[in-house]
Amino acid sequence: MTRRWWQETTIYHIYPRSFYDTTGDGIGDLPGIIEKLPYLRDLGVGAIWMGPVFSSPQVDNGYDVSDYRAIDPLFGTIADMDRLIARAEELGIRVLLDLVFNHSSDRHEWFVSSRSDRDGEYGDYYIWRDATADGGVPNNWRGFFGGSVWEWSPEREQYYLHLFAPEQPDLNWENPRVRADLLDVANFWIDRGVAGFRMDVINFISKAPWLPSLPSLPTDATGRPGSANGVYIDGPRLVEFLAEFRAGLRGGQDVLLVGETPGIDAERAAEYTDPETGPLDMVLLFDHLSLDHGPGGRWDPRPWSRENLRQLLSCDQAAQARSWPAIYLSNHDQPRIVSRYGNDREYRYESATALATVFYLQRGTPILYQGDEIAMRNYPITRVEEIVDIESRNAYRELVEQDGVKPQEALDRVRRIARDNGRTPMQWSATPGAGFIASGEGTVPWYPVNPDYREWNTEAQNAPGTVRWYIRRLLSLRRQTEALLAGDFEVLTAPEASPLVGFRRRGGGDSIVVLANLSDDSVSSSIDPGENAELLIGNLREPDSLSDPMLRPWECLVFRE
Ligand code: TEU
Repeated sequence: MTRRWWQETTIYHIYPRSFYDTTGDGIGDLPGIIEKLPYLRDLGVGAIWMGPVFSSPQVDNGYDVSDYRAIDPLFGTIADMDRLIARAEELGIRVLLDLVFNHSSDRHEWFVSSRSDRDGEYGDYYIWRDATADGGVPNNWRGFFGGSVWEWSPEREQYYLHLFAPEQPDLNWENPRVRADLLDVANFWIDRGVAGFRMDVINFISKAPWLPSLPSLPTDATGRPGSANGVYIDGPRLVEFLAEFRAGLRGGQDVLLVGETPGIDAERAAEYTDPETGPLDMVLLFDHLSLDHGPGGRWDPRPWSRENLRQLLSCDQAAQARSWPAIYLSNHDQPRIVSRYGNDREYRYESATALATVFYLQRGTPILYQGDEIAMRNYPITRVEEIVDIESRNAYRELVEQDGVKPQEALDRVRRIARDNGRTPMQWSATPGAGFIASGEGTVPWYPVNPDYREWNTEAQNAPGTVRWYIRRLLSLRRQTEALLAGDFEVLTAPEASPLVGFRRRGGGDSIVVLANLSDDSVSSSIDPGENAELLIGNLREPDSLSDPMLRPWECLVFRE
């Protein structure tokens, strides 16, 4: 089978608000992205996915869109977007946008009209229901940002459904006109030159029409009580809606569709992305980011096990052997990976590079989140006021007010997982403010810069022995090695308690082993590379000592057998 463009490249995920501010208002912008394109080229990136930059009241940092065809003035203009796409193309970088199509903002003109006129043109664009006989909400669903998913509209005298904030009403995909309008939006951007899309919570768009209450079961993979699968996660018409969308896209099969799909497993993912019948090209799974969830879900963290990671790698890769996985370590909804699964104190370089090696060399397309190439770490949140994200603020409030957790403990639980951790300004240099704001004496960034920026920034991380240097080599190795690009994947087994995680990639007549010690202790490996083995990359190892079986803390190595 011929390879698709996205199988050979690395996608870099930009959180525009925190990337680079050229206007001096404390918020990153499109001209800032344009200016940094050469930096991304140098890193070896072939595509960027930008978080939403469309008009938005910013209740959920742009995931509440009020006009899908306009750029929010915070980020620039449509002319800036056109320039960005053109400049990126010159540098061989494709541009992916973030389509937030499960819901819009409550300020979108469709919703304003839907709310005021139930019989009008947009009356059926959202999911409206009457109150129950006793005036209650239509069902027991709980929203991702806390509380009921139902909000009463005094104007229309009905409830509307919102899986996220009340300012993010869910669109009614059952209505063919909604589907046609959303497709038009996607085609509008394709006509302007974008290469594809990341589709926000795309497996939530189809709801079982009778909207049944959920049984209260133990917490499921998404951290929600009761399983919503088949109800609003992976609902009855999902594949049909996506197939229709795909068929109507201009640009055909060359347009990349990456679905964000919380709460589904790799088997289901393989169906969505089946090369012949699947409507999507890749999906973003979440199980690897749930390894540290306790029985209470996200806000109940526990240590993670390497054995679980080995099992997960093997299941996920095997299930998707016919299709194509997206490989990522973190995003704007997660704490920083080096703080979470690595050791961001004694072994920051080692653990950041070892995790990158174990993930980005799997079969699939790496999606690197901004800042991970310089091992950015969690923000040292010490006060409730430093939690600004809507999800984390609500979680804190629910823990204290509803679950009776003491404020200090609630803060402790939330700050480790808070989305704010992954959203601090990018650290470009050692100058005050980390060079995030190009000009604008005295301007403060929208979220404080992590105080460690003097040492941890893109300029300092540009010499041998630094994270950025290593990641650049790692991505280049992947690009140039057939077995790593397209070879098959086999997990190497290890005793249950072992911190070693490894796998073999075979293809193009080549056999390559990736091995990492994901722990703070030295450990001996039973894998003998053999006499003819060749070291391709390692974060600590010298080529002539490949046969030494001891792996130092967080050491990783990749060798050709
Ligand atoms: O996130 C989807 C989602 O399920 C989130 O609840 C995410 O998993 C959560 O923060 C982790 O608990 C997407 C976007 O990535 C996120 O930024 C948006 O807030 C959300 O959709 C609503 O659009």
